[in-house]
Amino acid sequence: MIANNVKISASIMCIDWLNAGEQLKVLEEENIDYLHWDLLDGFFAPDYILGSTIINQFRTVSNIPSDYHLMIEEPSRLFDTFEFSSKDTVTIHQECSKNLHRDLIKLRNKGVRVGVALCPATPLQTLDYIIEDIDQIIIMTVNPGYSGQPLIPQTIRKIYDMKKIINDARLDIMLSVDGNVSFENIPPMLNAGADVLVGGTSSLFKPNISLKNNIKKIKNLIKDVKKNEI
Ligand code: S6P
Ligand code: MG
Repeated sequence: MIANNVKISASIMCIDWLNAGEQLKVLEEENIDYLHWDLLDGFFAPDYILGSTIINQFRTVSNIPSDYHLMIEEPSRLFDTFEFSSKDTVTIHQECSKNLHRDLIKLRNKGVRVGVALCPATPLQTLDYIIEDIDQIIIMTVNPGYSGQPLIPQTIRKIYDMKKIINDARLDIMLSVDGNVSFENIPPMLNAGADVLVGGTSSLFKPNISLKNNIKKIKNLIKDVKKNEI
């Protein structure tokens, strides 16, 4: 069943940096649900883009809750660097923590919603004994690191399988999808069970079309998929 209230999380690393202030205003006006902050360590995930200085500055002028995606080895090293609020979600990678459960408790104690992300090759079973402790799962549909990558096709089946596990256990977990969430891929992702769409260069921030129009297109796609649900 397709989620009644599909959320949109704006991947800020894909914003038009020369017009970031204006784009942020549009995200506010259009009631985008989350600002998605990708943190890369140049090791687990290549490249460097965002850090606390930039993120905290954006946060002083926006009321949109944050969706932190830490693609960082031993992420607990950075838990004290950010100014989290209770509406924020902080997601760490299963592959990055030496002790995932301990890191999730540390995060929970900071008063945020907590999440775990899985790279395309990581099995769902790695969540078996911590699934009760999390509020969000991010299924990576590309490898962590860069925007503009093609979808890894078998991850659609993975979204479906994850949703089934969540539903069968009657857990209250938001299922987020991240990577090439394009206009073409949104319908299969929603049909497979995604609750949160992380929008980057292939939809929300698609260049040469206005941000407003891209948002409209995503919202219409969500409506159409819901309408055509069997
Ligand atoms: C990738 C990162 C993502 C990207 C987003 C890009 O490492 O976690 O959040 O920013 O997936 O979107 P797109 O549409 O360019 O693939
Ligand atoms: Mg991300």
